[in-house]
Amino acid sequence: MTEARAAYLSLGSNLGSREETLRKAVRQLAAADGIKTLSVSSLYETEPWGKKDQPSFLNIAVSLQTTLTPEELLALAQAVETELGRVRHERWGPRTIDVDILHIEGVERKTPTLTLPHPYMTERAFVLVPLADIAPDLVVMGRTVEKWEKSVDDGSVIRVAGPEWIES
Ligand code: A4P
Ligand code: MG
Repeated sequence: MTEARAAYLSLGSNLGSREETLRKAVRQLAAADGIKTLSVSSLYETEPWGKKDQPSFLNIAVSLQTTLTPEELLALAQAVETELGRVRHERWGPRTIDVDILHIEGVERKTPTLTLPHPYMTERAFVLVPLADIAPDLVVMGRTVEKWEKSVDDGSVIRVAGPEWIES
C-alpha cells in the first residue's frame, strides 16, 4: 500500500506498570516503519469488562496514518505486545498489554485472524470514551463515534490524565 490511511487502535493494560507499559507501546508504534503521524487520547481507568474478577485497566485510543496493510499493522500490534511481555492468557483475562485494531479507513475484513471494524467496539465504553477524544466524527457501523459513545454506560470509565500523559 502506498497511500497512507487512517487507522484507530485501542490499547489496554491491567498488570504491572500499566501507564509505563502504555507509554512504551505508543512510542514503539510511533517509531515503527510505515507509521506516519500518531495521536493519543487522554488516559482512562476502567472497570474490567467481560471477566469481572481482575484488576482495573488503564485504556487509551490511538489514531495514526499508516502505509502498512491491515495484516502488517496487526503484525506490528502483536510485535509490540510480545516486546512488552505479553504472554498468552485466558480470553478477556488480565494482560500487561493488549493492542486491538478498531478500524482502518475503507477496510472491512472477516478472516480467522482479523475482523474489522472490531466487532465489540460499539459496545465498550472503555474503547468509545478514549476514541471520542481523538475521533468523535469518525463513522463506524453507520454512526459517529460520538453517538456510539452516548449510547453506552460510561460510568465505569474515569479520566485520570489528559493527553499530555504521554510526554511525562
Ligand atoms: N483479531 C481479530 N480481529 C482483530 C483486531 N481487529 N485487532 C485476532 C486485533 N486482533 C484481532 O486476540 C486474539 C486474536 O484476535 C488475535 O490473535 C488476532 O488475530 P488476543 O489479543 O490474543 O486475545 P484477547 O485480547 O484475549 O481476545 P480478545 O477477544 O481480543 O479480547 P478483547 O476483546 O480485546 O478483551 N476491560 C477493560 N476495562 N479494558 C480492556 O482493555 N480488555 C479485554 C480483552 C477484556 N476486558 C477489558 C479490556
Ligand atoms: Mg486483543
